[in-house]
Amino acid sequence: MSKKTTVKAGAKTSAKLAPKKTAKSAAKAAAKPVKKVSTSAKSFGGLSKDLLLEMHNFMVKSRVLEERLIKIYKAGEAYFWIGGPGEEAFGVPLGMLVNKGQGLAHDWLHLHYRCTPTLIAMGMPMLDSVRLIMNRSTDTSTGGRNFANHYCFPKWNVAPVTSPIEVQYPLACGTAHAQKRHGKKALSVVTGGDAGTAEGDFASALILASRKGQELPVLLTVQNNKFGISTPYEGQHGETNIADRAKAFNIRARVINGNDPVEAYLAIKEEMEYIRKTGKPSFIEAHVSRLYGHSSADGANKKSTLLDPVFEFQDRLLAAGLLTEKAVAKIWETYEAEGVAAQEQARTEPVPTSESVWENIFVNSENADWRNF
Ligand SMILES: Cc1ncc(C[n+]2csc(CCOP(=O)(O)OP(=O)(O)O)c2C)c(N)n1
Repeated sequence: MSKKTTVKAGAKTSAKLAPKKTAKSAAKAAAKPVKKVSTSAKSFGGLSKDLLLEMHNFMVKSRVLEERLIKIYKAGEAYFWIGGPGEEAFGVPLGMLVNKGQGLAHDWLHLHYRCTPTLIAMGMPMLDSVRLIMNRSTDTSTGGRNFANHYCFPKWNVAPVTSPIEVQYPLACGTAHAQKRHGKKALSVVTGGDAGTAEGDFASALILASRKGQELPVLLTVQNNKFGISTPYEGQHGETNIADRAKAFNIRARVINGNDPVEAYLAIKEEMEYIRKTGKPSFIEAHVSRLYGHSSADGANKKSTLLDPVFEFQDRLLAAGLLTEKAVAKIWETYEAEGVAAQEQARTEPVPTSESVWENIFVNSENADWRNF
């Protein structure tokens, strides 16, 4: 992992909602002079300026949204928060590289509850996320009936995010199997945490993905933030790297600094190309920061000792002259305003009715009503 930084967040967490003030102070904080870091063209891996700025833009948008969600929770307007601040440098490139669409000719995504950066990069409006955390019936993912960041977007092959951890891994092998038969070079992507790799579902996925002659086009990823709720990574793993377990199944595997969006972009691109070309699986273990702790259950406060990938990347772009402080301030301010507007709109919208509990389940099947079991 690269060096730690203590650069402060642009949009600070606050329990109080003061839309105009918040937008202004976020912009002011973001415009503060930043510590210059040494950089060179090499440190951007040959990526174009436009691409780098787009990545930065999505990373900021995702961070502002997550900090908005935390404020909504702390203001008592939501019951629970869990999400992905600190995982932007991996999640954003992933979302940008996906072959987005519906059906087997497009990529399938089996994400976990820290996937906001990926969906922001795919084009999710902030309002979709705010409606979900505020449990509004207008939430298109779940009709206001699931936790924060538990999305579902059929139009983009985004399978429902589940609360039981790691079940998404074998499911990803299922869609990859269907894609392989379809033969259109689409792949399935799965994300999940390090602690969850102790689950049998993870081990099953390694087997399913790698059977000789039946290998699957699946990108297996683990976001290693070194914690499972309150259990530290150290002491829980006999293996040196989680990626080493994939190697035992002859799955091509690598460990990357998931806090560097350039490294992440290049690695994901390369592995996706390999999968599309060979039809075989690949594995990426990305080291990331769990910047606001596990969830609202442990306070959802920013950990100043951890590397902040958004600010580190922003500093690099500023130091290289690819961004100006004025432009940075404008970006933070714009997204802060979008987040506040989304919250204000969601407040005016209804919550689900008791009758709607029977909607979106196995309608008209024997499983539709548990009272008939
Ligand atoms: C099957 C299952 N077991 C336990 C839990 C409780 N639980 C929720 S999140 C979590 C920690 C997961 O840690 P990790 O996989 O490292 O992902 P992170 O949250 O750190 O991103 C646990 C144990 C659960 N949701 N599902």
